[in-house]
Amino acid sequence: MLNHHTLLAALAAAATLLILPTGTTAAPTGTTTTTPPPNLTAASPLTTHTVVAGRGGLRFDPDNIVATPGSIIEFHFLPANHSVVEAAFDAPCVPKDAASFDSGFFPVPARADGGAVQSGEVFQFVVRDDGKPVWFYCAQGKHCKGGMVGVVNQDLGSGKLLGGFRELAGRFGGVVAGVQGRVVGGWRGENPNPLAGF
Ligand SMILES: *[C@@H]1O[C@H](CO)[C@@H](O)[C@H](O)[C@H]1NC(C)=O
Ligand SMILES: *[C@@H]1O[C@H](CO)[C@@H](O)[C@H](O)[C@H]1NC(C)=O
Ligand SMILES: [Cu+2]
Repeated sequence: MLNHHTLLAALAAAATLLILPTGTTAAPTGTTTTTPPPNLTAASPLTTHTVVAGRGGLRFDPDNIVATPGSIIEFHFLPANHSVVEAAFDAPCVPKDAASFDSGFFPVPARADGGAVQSGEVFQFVVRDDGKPVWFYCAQGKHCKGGMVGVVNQDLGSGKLLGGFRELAGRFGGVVAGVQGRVVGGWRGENPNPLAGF
């Protein structure tokens, strides 16, 4: 039970609360609405992996990608005129089949001042659900033979590894080709971040 002193103290405390500094507006009484902070954007289960063609010479960087099915592999192109085409492990430097992806060529002139530059467009393809490795190469001139190759999800247990693919490409004696020189099996579109990837 409240005794006399406690009651007085409580009244005094209540009184001080009523003395508001000038300029302070009393909070509206009655309804108190608490607006919860907006939820964080959920992490997308799909990832975009950026690969830069021509970074570090005649190379894709990175050239050994691990990606979950459904992920997007996005190629950015530095000078001079690269492409990316899907191959089979045993037959590098030529398209795997009619369904192989092919970015077409991305001619990118080097800047006169030597500054960094990349194509205003990118090429994307989606990693298939079958979990199989995806081997790829650049169909420009001697680039594939020169080792401009890469892989998504190489199978360590299969013995078919990127080093072996590059070696086979180096020994390739046929005519390097793309899929009829047009964009298939993916999308070519505006570069979302032309200043990144150097
Ligand atoms: C925010 O997250 C909570 C907890 O997961 C969920 O119950 C609520 O529906 C979400 N609100 C919106 C606007 O997504
Ligand atoms: C890019 O390379 C392809 C294939 O070699 C060639 O046909 C095309 O003319 C080249 N483009 C430019 C602008 O050099
Ligand atoms: Cu190339």
